Amino acid sequence: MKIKDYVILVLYVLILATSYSQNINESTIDIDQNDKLDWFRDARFGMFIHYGLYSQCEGYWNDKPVKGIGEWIFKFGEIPVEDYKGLAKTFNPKNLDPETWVKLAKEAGMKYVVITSKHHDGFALFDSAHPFNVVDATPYKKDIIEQFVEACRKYGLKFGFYYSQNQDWTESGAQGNDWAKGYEYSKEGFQKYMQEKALPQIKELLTQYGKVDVIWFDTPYKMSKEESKEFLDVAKAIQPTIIVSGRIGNELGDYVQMEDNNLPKIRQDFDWEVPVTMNHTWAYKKDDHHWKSTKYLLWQLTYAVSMNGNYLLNIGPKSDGSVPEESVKRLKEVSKWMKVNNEAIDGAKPSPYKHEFSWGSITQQTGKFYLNITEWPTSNKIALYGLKTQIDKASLLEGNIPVKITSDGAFTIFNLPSKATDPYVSVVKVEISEPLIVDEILVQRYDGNIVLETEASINTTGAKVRFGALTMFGKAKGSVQWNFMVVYDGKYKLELITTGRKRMSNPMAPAMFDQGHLVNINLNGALNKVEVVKDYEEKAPKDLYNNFKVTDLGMVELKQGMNSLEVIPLKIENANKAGFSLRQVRLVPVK
Ligand code: FHN
Repeated sequence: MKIKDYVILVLYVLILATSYSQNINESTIDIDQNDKLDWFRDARFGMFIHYGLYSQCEGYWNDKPVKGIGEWIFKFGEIPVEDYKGLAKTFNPKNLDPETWVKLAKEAGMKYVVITSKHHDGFALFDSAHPFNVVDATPYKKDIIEQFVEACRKYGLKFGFYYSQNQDWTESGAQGNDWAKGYEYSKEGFQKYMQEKALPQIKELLTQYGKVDVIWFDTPYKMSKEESKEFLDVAKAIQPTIIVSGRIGNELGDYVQMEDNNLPKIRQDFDWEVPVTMNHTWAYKKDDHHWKSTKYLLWQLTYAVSMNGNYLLNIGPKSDGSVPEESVKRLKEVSKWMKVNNEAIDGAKPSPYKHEFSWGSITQQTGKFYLNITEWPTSNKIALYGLKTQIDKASLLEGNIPVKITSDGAFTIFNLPSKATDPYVSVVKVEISEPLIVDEILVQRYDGNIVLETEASINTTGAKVRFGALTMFGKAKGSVQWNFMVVYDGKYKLELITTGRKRMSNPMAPAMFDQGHLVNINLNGALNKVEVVKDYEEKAPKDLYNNFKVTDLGMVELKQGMNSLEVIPLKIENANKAGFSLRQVRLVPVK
């Protein structure tokens, strides 16, 4: 397409889009871009639904299991395009009732639901001019998105459409199909796909169903800023109040999306959401039995809110639309928990502390804050450093059991009963009359341990911190540094915690690991060159995918007050292609 024609087409799309917007949102032309996120900030908890042609496969192609996540079977199985498209002929979920999904979400205390309207496989769950869709290509013939929208409206839930704008494995020129001849990506091919399928389908989605709350784009890798912007302009012109997910790419979204299943280690002072699976797959896979426990899911929910995020928990319905019983069981347990504890989540604000605690997390509402306890401390005490606000009253939400408050000068101590009141997360409600003010510094924990998370480091001089780790495979580069408060003088064991490298297509397989790296440790100005080897291995708390490999670096002396520690990589080993991946530095008091 010539540039001139292209510009005309874009203008045409925008004009068309603007006229649609006037029909739909007459009263919302002057939208304050921040206000439109208000409901999203309060919502905190949503449901993600991965449903499509791939749900029929259950992880199998031609009776053979295919590795990796269920909705990627097309790609991981390198299935010929026409064969995959043939799945449409057998797609006929006669008893499908999207209301069952939405009802489950509502009962679990979720406030919004996002569904895959078109995943990377290119198949649309809605009526579309493009023929590869549920109405035209399947014996089912009904628009699933329409039924889903009706159900969300009936139950008063906000809703959003997931749309894979970049990858489309049935379209030549779009991203992602690198196994079928003739489908490879090209700049021109991508433009054709964008103008003839993706943008028209976005328009269909945003005009056919009235007001839409979220448009959830995904995997924008290699998209140019102009391309992302074109999607943004079309979406916003049609629906000015729509919230656009961060994965539109090029930092053009209204909020940030964390990597799948990846919760940050420190509070993030911007709007974010994390999509999370209940096992390892998004779409249904009959052999994936790695179900996370309800306790784990509720830890994630409370923790995400404490770090200022939204938690988008996935279900992968079976081919007939029914929800796997393992998911239903967990959602019902969440629902029971929410009946008692929802005030710690609904509309809650994040923790006043930036760093995480070993026992759980803190969330707050006006005049109250909540201690969401996942790991009941053996001492039956929870202690907060630098809490400046006077406490009026504290009690466990379950059973209204009072909690006595004492102080040891540095820490405010919550004296708990001897047993957890909830099998998952016990919540202490703390009432205050003044605003909640705390000292936000990185501080030694009440149990004496000092945990320096890589993600909580400062001055990352050219060092790349991703997935909670400082990772490098070849050349040593940059450093990570922490300033931290030591409360108790004394001797500490210094440990470096690294992890191996996982293949996400098979996360249960042991991680690849490299050792023998050389790093400099700068503790309060004193440099010490050390070798990073695995002295022992331990289970990583809350990390289902990685074990911690611990390097014991011997004893150091720390004085009460602010201290500083820096890790400077000097030489990286990469024989097993795992490189160096630093997660934490730990200082454990020596009794
Ligand atoms: O590739 C997809 C994947 O299938 C799934 O839809 C997730 C959900 O966040 N998004 C992509 C990977 O990040």
